Amino acid sequence: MKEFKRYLLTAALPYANGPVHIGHLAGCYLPADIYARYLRARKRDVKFVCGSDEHGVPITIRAMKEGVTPQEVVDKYHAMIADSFAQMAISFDIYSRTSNPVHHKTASDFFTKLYNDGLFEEKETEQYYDEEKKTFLADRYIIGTCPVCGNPSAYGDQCEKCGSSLSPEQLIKPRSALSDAVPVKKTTKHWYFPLQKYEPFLKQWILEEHKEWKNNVYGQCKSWLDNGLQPRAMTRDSNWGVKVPLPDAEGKVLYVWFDAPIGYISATKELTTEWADYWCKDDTKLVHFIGKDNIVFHCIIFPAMLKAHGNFVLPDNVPANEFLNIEGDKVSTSRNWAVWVHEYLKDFPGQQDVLRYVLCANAPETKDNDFTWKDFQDRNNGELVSIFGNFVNRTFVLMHKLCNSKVPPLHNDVMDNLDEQMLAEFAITSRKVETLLEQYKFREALFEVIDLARKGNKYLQEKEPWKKASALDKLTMEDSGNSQQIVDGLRKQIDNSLHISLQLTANLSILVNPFLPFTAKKMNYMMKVVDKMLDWENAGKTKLLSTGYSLRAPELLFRKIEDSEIITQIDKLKAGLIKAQDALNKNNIMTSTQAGNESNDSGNRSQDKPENSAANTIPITKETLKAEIVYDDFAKLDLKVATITAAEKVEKADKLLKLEVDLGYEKRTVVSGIAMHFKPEEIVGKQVVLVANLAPRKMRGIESNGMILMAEDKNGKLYFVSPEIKIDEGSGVS
Ligand code: B3M
Ligand code: ZN
Repeated sequence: MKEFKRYLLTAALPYANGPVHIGHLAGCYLPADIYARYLRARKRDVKFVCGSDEHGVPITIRAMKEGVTPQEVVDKYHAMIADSFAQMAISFDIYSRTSNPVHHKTASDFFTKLYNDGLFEEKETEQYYDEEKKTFLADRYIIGTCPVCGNPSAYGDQCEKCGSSLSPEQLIKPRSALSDAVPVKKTTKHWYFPLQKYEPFLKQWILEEHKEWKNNVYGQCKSWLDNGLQPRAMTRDSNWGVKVPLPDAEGKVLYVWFDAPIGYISATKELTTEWADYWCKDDTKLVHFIGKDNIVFHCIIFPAMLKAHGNFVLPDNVPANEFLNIEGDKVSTSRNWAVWVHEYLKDFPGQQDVLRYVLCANAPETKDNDFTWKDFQDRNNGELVSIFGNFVNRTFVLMHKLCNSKVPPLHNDVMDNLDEQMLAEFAITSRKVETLLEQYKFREALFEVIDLARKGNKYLQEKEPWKKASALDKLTMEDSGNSQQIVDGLRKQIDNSLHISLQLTANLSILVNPFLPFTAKKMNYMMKVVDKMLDWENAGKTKLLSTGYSLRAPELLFRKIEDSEIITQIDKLKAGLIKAQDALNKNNIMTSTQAGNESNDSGNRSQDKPENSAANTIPITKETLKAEIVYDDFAKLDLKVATITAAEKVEKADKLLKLEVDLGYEKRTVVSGIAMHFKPEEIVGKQVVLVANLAPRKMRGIESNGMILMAEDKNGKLYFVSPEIKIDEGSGVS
């Protein structure tokens, strides 16, 4: 394996168009921070850089929505985001911003170098233009009626009400978001980067030389490369961004995805005069931490830019995570379906480590995962409080009670198998955690740490030093002439079990430190040791605390989270959703997308086109009501909540999907006529309502056991009928 001298870690620059939510943390900032903390504990030379992405359409849209200037937007959210990260102890060496002059210069110089090398292709194309405001319009700036759901405020790239991907041409009555004018097409010149020329290099570098990349990352790259790359415009018509450094480029700025990744370089420049060592020397390990929607930019476009420029290292790995859903539903800032970090910090003061723990234990490392408040509570109460906190607390309480508040000695003459095994476990677990962290498997690594605490509890339970202590008390009180030998033996065994438990506590502090730094700090305070003890080289050692050393009283590391706190959070989520819905209904148009991202530019838009047009609608009237029924008719239906666990197309049946659904007490196959509306991979994990007592029926040779309830709007678009939040499978519906 290659030996690296330096580590340069980057985490995606968040758009300064809104606060950060827990999906952001789980996606890249937390894993990057764990890795950075681990490497620092290993005494590696690490620079961990990040900053706000302050350019691009997401910022200007937000400015319009809030009725302020783009500068005011970025100032507000940059401060807010930086504060959330700082409070969550995301340990960047620098948190910069792309509006900084040093960044403008770096990005501008980068562009100039490629330009001077004759790498860009100049092309004229037709783009939408607002004649009133005398400006070109990005797709997002064109608003009109959604042809799918009739939302009068759909954007030229997406309808936020029904989620359809759109193009400006599909909007009914398109208008400019700036002036209400009808957009016209106008010719404009842009500079295109010929990505296709880098295809052979990228294929060799990724597909041959980086087979070790995570499956989700490698797979996405392969599919991009297999489909063939296209030239990509690296400039835009706008007044907000890094100006294109050419004489004939008035009103043009660098494409935000050209300048933003260069932001990593600018931030490093700001951080250290030795920035070039980190960016240009071969023995630097560059790792980009990102979410899955940024894969193409970090694995294909930016590396091709770096290669074209020359002199830069390429990423050694891009361990992108998938998405974190909330209570079974995709995070959506426009629907306000998110848990905001600044709000969490207010609602759970001092409990940063709990969130760090839950987000890591449930990180979307290989697939989209779900955050639920119930799971948050269960993991806190069942793992942090009952396992980790409990072990440390018991150890300290017993040490104060039975060992004079000091680290007791270890007596080799009474060591038994359990003691030996427990001590051996320190090094075994440390190596496991280390190997997993090196492979970016943060969840599994954290699991090993908790498992070590679990073993500690088991060890204490088997050793029962408290029982030995009462036996000892009894013997001494009775003074029954028992031999000194028995008394000594008991004393020594008590000492050993507490000595080992305390050394284990010290090990736990080292191992948990990258994940839960606040907790490690508290533990070190209790043990009266300095931070140096947290050096990774100490992990696995069995003599970290000296015999006779007196320790502080235990502090509670974690507290129980009550049902009421969780209910409050769920209510808050629901209330936010209702508020956002009202705002949307009131035509409050300028809302932002999930990450406010700008990845959907024309070259890269999903090919899905809406199935229905507005002309083809189903009337919703009173006349369409069916004949009246009595309650008993309704009561015959057995409706149950189920989760879709697998979905696939039924061969030679355009409309059918074969679904596996989990009812808690059993799993079933259901064939459903929804294939024209949903992609199989989109609906896995979704909770639905199933008519569970419908007689089985064969469809295309597959037995279908039940029917899934769907709502259909006037355009014939289907929606799942789902509980508002994730609830137990098999729950009844009435
Ligand atoms: N600003 C954030 C996003 O797409 C985007 C990342 C830039 S990283 C150089 O969520
Ligand atoms: Zn729509």
